[in-house]
Amino acid sequence: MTELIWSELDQRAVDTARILAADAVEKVGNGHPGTAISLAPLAYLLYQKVMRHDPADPRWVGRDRFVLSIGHSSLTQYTQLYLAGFGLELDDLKALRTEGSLTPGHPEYGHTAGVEVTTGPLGAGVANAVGFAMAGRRERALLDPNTPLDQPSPFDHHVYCITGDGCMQEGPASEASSLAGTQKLGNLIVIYDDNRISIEGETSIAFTEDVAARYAAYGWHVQHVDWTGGGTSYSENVEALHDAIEAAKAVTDQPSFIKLTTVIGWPLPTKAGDHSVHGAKLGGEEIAGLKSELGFDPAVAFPAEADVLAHTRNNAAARAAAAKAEWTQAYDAWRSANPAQAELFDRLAAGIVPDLSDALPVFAPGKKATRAASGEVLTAIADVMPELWGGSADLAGSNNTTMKGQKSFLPPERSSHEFSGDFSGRVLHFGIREHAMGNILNAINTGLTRAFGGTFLVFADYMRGSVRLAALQKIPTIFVWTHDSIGVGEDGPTHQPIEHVASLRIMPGIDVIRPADANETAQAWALALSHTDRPSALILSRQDLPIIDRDAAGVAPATDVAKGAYTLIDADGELKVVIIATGSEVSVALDARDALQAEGIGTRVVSAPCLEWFNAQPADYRAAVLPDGVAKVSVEAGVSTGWREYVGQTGEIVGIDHFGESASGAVLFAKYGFTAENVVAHAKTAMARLG
Ligand SMILES: Cc1ncc(C[n+]2csc(CCOP(=O)(O)OP(=O)(O)O)c2C)c(N)n1
Repeated sequence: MTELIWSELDQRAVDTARILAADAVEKVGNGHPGTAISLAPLAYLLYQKVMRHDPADPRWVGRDRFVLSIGHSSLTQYTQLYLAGFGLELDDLKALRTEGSLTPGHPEYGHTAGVEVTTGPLGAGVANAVGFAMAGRRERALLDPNTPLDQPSPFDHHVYCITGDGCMQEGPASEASSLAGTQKLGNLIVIYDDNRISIEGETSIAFTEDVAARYAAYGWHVQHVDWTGGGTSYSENVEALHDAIEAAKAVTDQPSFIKLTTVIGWPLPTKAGDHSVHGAKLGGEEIAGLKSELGFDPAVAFPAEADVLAHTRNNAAARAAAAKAEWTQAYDAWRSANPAQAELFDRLAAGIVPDLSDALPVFAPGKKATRAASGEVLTAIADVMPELWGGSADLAGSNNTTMKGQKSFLPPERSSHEFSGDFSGRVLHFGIREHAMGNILNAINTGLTRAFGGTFLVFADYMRGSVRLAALQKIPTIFVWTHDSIGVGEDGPTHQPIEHVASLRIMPGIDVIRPADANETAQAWALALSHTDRPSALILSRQDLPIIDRDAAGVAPATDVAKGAYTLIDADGELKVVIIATGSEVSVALDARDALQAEGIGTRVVSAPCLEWFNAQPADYRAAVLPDGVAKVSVEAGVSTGWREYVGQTGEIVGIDHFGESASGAVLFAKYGFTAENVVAHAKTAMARLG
């Protein structure tokens, strides 16, 4: 066990962090001072004594990961990033929560050095931490396959997560923690700030279970450090906390949970323990009292004692140098012993996606559900892209998310009759935990590997918070959502997406891709994987769809998917009407075209798998595909919202603006008008309107 050395300067630095948190909130007039004040010793312990990191190289591969799941308490992290020298200075703390600052209200990934993931939506951070721990396990297995788990590897690291009462009440944290127990993630340490206070005051009104017992039941290693002496006193026993962390590190086959019982805002003179300190400035008098109590000058805001800063920055730099020297030795040895893996590492570290064009399957005309095509694509590209892994929320057989022949990502002893694996496995089993799945995927996709996850499209709602976080952070998670319309059929309206595609399209920063057939699906995968700066949604059919014959005269190649919307087949003769369709409705549009052409009406069919990509095309391309002054009809088995933009005021929209029902998909398609006859009728209406 590492011995803890805790000097007077360390204590002074902790107290400085508390005061900076109080002053920063006071200056801007809003924010969350309370928890940052009481958790300063914990955060300082992690940043200055426990975690392996390098402030001069915040993305160092050998670093431990840190997740502040209580994102509202961003000052808990900002003050430590400042003290350790990650690039934040006093002026940044003074600019807390103001426009353009490096210290936004909640920590933001890609914005502030040292922030591994954006947090703020409570519970998501815990799920991210589980994702980081899973990523750590697989990256090690992928890159250092010859080192047994009980031997050290340069790819070993710990994931530390600070969480609170709010996160412990939220679904994704519980979902992910349950999975982490099953996964035996011994590299994960979650520290729960049990201060029993949230915004409405004491948590006794809404949250009373024994959280530690719950984590024990999940299969975690659980410890309790009580700074309140059972409610009788207050002593920040940093040594006991350090011992607990060391004990947690020694447990390698279970994730660790440390319940740390605290008083919010301690040692504020009058407001410690009061819920008002959760999210409001403290007032000058209270802050003056705090400063006096801690031996600081009450008249000085933002104290900057040179010896304190020198101590913390030198300590962090010295620890980094020592850790890095040790790590670099191991890393160099690994490189020379594993040249093929070193080459792979270099590609992954550079963020290079391999060229998939030779591996992508080409589907001959016939019939195939796009979900089935998707599964075949995944299997086909598995060897070219060893960094790719993924799975489903218990719907692998339906989502076709399993790369055939690949092992599962599991502790070997968790193998089942159907699935066996180890930590090199590439098939993920999320259980029925969509929201955790999304957050886990996001964390994985900030690292060296690429991960996807699937469920039914209708349950995208269950995970929407994580999808939004992927988009906000520009993380290239791929969401595989199958069973994409009333075509689901007999399962009925609870399982039939109606508003989902439109509601995903209105979210900024995510590409929503609904391929028309198997070959568009292959292109969709290649394009989604090639985009490393944003998430993608693959919207796939349950039912078989015709595979369009791309060799037939006048039919555009599937590679045109990259344009977002393209003329799949143009009018024979003078162009009279354009039918623009997505996914399963493209074949309906093609049938409608046949009927219209038979009547001598020149009809173009535009396949529009991704409106975001189409919208990004030059205006002249868009105008050429959807020319002004020509009648237009859209066909999509979802709400009509959004389509007016593409068909214009005189155009027609074939959509469904109500819920479905339990019947076969074919019956529902016919009943709700997704038929060639109905599209023909709407085409004629649109044409008549133009005169
Ligand atoms: C999903 C979600 N719901 C609601 C909120 C708003 N919110 C921010 S902090 C908070 C209370 C958190 O309580 P706790 O975790 O105990 O933090 P502490 O009061 O100890 O700082 C709430 C409800 C949020 N950030 N995320």
